[in-house]
Amino acid sequence: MAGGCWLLLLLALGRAAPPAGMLYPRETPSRERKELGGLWSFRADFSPGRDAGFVQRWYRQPLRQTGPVIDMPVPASFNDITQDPSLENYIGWVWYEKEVLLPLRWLQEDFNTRVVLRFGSAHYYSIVWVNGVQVMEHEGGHLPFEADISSIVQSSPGTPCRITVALNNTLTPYTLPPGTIQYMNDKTKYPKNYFVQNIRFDFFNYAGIHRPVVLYTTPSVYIDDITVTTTSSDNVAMVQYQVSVVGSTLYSLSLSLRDQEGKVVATGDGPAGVLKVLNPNLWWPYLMHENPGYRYSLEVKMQAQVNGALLEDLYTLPVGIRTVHVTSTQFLINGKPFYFHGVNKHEDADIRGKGFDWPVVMKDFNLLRWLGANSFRTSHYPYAEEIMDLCDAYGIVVIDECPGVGIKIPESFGNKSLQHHLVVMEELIRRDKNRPSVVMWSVANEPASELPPAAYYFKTLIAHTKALDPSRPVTFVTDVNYALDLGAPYVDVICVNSYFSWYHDPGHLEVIPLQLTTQFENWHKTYQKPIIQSEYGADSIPGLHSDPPLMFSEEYQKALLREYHSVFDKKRKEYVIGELIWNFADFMTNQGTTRVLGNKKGIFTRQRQPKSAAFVLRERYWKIANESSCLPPIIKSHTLFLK
Ligand code: BDP
Repeated sequence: MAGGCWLLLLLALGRAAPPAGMLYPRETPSRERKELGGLWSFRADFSPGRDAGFVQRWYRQPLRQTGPVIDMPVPASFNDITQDPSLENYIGWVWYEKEVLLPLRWLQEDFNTRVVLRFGSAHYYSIVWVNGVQVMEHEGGHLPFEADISSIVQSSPGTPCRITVALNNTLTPYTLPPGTIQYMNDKTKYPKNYFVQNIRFDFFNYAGIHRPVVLYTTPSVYIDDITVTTTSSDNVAMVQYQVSVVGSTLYSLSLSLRDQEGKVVATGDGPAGVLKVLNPNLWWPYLMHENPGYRYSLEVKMQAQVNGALLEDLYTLPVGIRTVHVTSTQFLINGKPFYFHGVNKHEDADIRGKGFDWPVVMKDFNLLRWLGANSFRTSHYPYAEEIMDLCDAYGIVVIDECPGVGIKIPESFGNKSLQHHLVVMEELIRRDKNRPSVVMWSVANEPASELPPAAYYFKTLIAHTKALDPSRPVTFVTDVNYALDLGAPYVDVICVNSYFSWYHDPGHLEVIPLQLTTQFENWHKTYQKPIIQSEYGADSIPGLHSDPPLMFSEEYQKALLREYHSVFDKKRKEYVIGELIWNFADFMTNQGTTRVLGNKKGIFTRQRQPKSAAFVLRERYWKIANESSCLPPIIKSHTLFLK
């Protein structure tokens, strides 16, 4: 690779602060939506500098005219779609293109319709052109980005609109997650210009357009953002709202809050206010109430006069009324103690990689129901908005984690990284702030929080997160010793990962009770904060059996879980407020001597079939749900989940 100029190009690209709103693109009487999923044209830039696409300006004409293209499904990772190993492990710029015809009514040049192009996510760095004109750039692989493309598409009605995307999956010390490019210069060992992408996190760096791409419309004066927070006490709830409108300062706003029967329970007007709801139906987690996930509909109506015409924009936001509080020993939802019995997940499946896929999503939610899980952490990056919508609807409680994973080298704790991390938290909170399922933000997973710069880094990052959203607790997930961790003083809940008798004392299940008890006691004595065991687990190869249990057998995975559970059962009477298994399902990783076609710590296989450990966890989770629930025994009422 000549001088790594493609890497320099990536590093030099600027990054704009996020614009104000990022409402999910919903169809309403004033907004239309067109899905751009399906087959896109695709080419990976294999030129020595990976920069041919920019030198030859591939975005200026149809991609097929500048070289060969293949069909690539969207959404999907590109890595596992072909038989080409060089695409599987490709690093650098790839190009996507789609031509779309837009309805003529979107293209009237009366300037009253706004056409927006929106990507649910694309990994990692994106540059987007429409008809050869650059419309946006975005850094970060797991959050949405969009641009107003009205002026470009309205200037040539009737001709197809050509969307070109250049996407780069290279990770640097300053990206989130970070990575490094290593050039192998020993000519006796490696071919010329040989390099590898190093990462310090344990999942495959899948890349591509991973989530839905849509075009949607709004009127030219439009509701740009809505922020809702809720409080409740003594049969009265207060829904505080703020609405921002873009396009004019002369507008009126009216709001109605409807219950699930369609009855209006409160009304308001103006850009900010409080809606008072008597005898509210609270949003409850799954298995904590017979009607979990209750959401009202907040209908927001904006009217504006523009050049003599009345413009109206309507947007309906689902609103769950619930409160979250943390004490030194408890996590309270609506004033009641909540115990996280859940999982860590990945967005990961055969063939599609990290591409959004409804069948996989629904299968996963059905498995969560089967398991009796009430929560998950979005390890190790924000998940698709469609998944988050289902968590809101089903009452699955979420610890919403940003892509701060693999932050290990001192360079990744510098100001450049911190500034980017702050922006990522802004984007995440802007996207998920109104979600009742999100009860806590996680700003990182297993950073090297013992390094001196970590203290300032986490103090600043957590303060910024709390300033953006004072209504939710903030954490990060640590695997550093309690006495050395420099970020822990700033979190609300201690989230700790440990792999006793796996990475430490492998094969020695008998050390777990003592080591785990000591771990909990040290953390609680030091910080007097509640603790979640945010990861624990063991790899198992399905079908591999051994009694007495040996590592990698299904029996060992079960036995390890049971040892952990006996300590959890003692400590959850005190200050342990949750347990999240690592991992829900097996998932793909980089190749390595400790990985057999990926990480096998799933209690389900990558194809979502249960290993023996899944039954252990299922029995336990339903038992805990029945103990702590005020409901009549619900162990058989799995249908609660389905509405
Ligand atoms: C933890 C990481 C997680 C890994 C897991 C493992 O947080 O991402 O997959 O270890 O090694 O340290 O299985």
